[in-house]
Amino acid sequence: MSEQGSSQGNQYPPDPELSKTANARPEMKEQGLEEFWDEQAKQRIDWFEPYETVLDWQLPYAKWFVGGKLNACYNCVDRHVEGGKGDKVALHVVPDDGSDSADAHDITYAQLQRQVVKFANGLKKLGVGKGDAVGIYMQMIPDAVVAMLACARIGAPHTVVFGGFSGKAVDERCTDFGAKVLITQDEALRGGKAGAQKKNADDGLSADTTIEKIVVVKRTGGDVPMTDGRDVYYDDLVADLDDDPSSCPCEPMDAEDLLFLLYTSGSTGKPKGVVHTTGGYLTGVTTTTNLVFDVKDDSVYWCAADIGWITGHSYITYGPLANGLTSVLYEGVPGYPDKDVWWKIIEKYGVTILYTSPTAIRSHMKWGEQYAQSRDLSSIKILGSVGEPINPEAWEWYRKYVGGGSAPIMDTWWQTETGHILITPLPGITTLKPGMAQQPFPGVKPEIRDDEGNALGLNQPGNLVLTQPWPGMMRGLYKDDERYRDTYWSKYSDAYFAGDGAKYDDDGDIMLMGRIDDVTNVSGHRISTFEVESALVEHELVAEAAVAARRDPDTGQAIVAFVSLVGENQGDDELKQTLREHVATQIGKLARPAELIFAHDLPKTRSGKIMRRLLKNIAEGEELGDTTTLVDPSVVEVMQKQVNPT
Ligand code: 6R9
Repeated sequence: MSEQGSSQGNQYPPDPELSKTANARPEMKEQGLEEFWDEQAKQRIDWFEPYETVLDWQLPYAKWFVGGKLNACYNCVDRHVEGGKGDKVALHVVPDDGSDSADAHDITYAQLQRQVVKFANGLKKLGVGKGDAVGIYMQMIPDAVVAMLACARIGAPHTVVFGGFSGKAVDERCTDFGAKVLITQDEALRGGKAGAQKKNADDGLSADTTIEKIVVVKRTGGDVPMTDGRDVYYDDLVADLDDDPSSCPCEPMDAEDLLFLLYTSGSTGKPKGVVHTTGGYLTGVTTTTNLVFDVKDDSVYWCAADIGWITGHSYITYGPLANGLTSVLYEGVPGYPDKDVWWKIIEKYGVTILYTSPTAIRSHMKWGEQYAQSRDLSSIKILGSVGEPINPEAWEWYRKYVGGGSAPIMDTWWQTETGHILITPLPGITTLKPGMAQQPFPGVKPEIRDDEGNALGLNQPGNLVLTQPWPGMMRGLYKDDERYRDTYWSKYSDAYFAGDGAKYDDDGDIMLMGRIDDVTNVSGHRISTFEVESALVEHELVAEAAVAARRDPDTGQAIVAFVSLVGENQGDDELKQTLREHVATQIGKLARPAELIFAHDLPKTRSGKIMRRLLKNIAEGEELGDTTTLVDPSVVEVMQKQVNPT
C-alpha cells in the first residue's frame, strides 16, 4: 500500500517568520482541558454574567461555562461597534455576477448592527420571542446572515435549511422544530439564473405544518405567490420599525440555551436535529477561527461555503464575526460569470485567508491553473480545506497556484456534530503533510480504535473516536436521546464515535480515511476508497474520481471506480485498462478497480458532496433512491448504462 500523505511524502515545515507572529502557541497543547478553554472563553467572549463552572461532563452530555450569560449577536456585532470598530467592513458582499457587479457593496459593523436590530424588531412584531424556533431558507445573501444574528439577538433559536433543498425538506425540519415563522427570499439567483425559492417553500408546506408566517426578503423582485394573512414582504414588515440598537437590546442567554438546530442526514431514517447551544459553541468557533486561520485585525477572510451547512454557521457567520473580521460573502457559484471569478474576488479585496472544499479545488484544477495565474493572488497568507479528505494532488495544486507556493494549508477535520474544527494543523507550528489533517486542536483527545475497542498504534487503520469533550460539541439530537446515544456513544461506552476511519502515519500524524462505510474490504484487506481516488486523480487525464465497493463472490468486495476526465476526453477501453494498471502500480494490485466507469461529472449535491450512496447503488446494479438533490441527474444515467448495458 502506498503511504501517500505519510512521512514518505512531501513535507513543508512552518515558515519561521510565521512561527514568530502566529496566534497559536505550541504551549497551548500542554494546557489542561479546562484551563485552555477557560482562558479562551475569558479572552475572546464578552459575558454579561461570568460562568461558575468551566465544564460539567456527564457522559454523553456536556455543559460548558455553566451559569454564564451572554449573547451571540452581541459578541458578533454590538461589542465591535461599542469598541470603536463600527466603520470597519464586516462583509464585502459579492453578488452572483461577481465582484465587478454594480450590486457589489460593503456592510460595516455599524450598518450590520442596524440591519440586525431592524430584522429583530420585525421578528418581535410577528410575536417571536426568546425560545421560539425560526426557520431560515435562503441563499447566500447578506440578509441570511442578518436573519441568523437577529434570531440570536432575541434568543430565538434558528434552523437554517440549505437553500438548494426542496420545500418538503424545509417543512419537515421546521415542523420537527416547531418553527412558526419561516424567513425566505423571493427567488434564488445562481449562475445568472433566477430560480424558485419562496414558491418551493409554499409547495413543501404539509397539512400539519407548524409554519404560520412567511417573511419574504426581496432578492430579484420577481413575481412570487403571496398568501394574504400568512406571507409578508420583509420591507413591508419593517417599514416603520426602529433600527436603533437601544430599541432591541441583546437578550441575555444562558450559556446552555439553544442557539440553533442544524439538521443533518444520518445513514438511515429522518434527518437528525443536531443541537448547539450558546456559550460553548461560540467559544469554540471563535477560538478555532482565530488560531487555525491566524486572523489579524487586517485579515480579509473568505469562507466559500454556504450558510446552509455547519461550515457556513461556524466559519461564515459566528466565528469570523465574533473575531471582528472583514469577510467576503459570496452569493455565486464557481465558474460564473467566468472561470476566474474566484481569483478576481481575491485580487479585488486582497483576501488573505481562503477556506474551501477539496471538491471546489478540484473543479478549479480541472479548468486549469491559467485562471488563477492570470490574477494577483499574492495577498493570500493561509488556505483552508474542509468537508472531505483532500487528495495530495489537489493539496499541492492549491498551495502552488492559489497559495503562491508558500501558503500553509489547514486541512480541517470536523463535523456538524462537533460544531467546530477538532483536527487540523496550526499555522507556524505544524510541519504540513499533503492530504492529512494531522494533529488534534488543543484540548482535543483523539484515539484510533479497532472494533473491539483496542487503541491502535501507527499505520493501523481503525475508527476515530474522541475521548474528551470540547465546548462546541452537540448537546444531543433534538428530542431524540436514544438516537444520540445509539449513533455516537454505543460503539464505545467511553468515547464519541465519529463514524470516520483514520490511521496514524509513521510520525503519529492523523490521516482521515473517509467515512467508515467508505472503507472497502477486498480479500480481507482494508482499502480506503479515498486512497484509490487519490491514485486515480494523480493520473494526468483524470479530473475527478470516486470509488465505491460492490459485493464480490471471490474477494468479498470489489472496487468500482467512477471517473471524469480532463477536457473533452470521453475515455475508451484502452484508457480504462491504463487507469486500472495505474492504480495497481500506485497502491497495489488489490486496489485495482474491478470496473471503471466514465462520465462527464460525478453525482454531486449542490453542496458539492459526492452522493456515495448512489455510487454504491449504481455499482451494485440496484434501484436508485431519490436523485433530486443532484446538480446534474444525467450523470447517473450515463453511469448506469455502462454498468448494465441495455
Ligand atoms: C465540516 C463538515 C462531516 C464529515 C466527516 C468526514 C468529512 C470533513 C474533513 C473530512 C477528511 C477533512 N470531513 N472534513 N474528512 N478530512 N478535513 O464537513 O461537516 O457536513 O457534517 O461532514 O465530513 O467524513 O465525518 P459535515
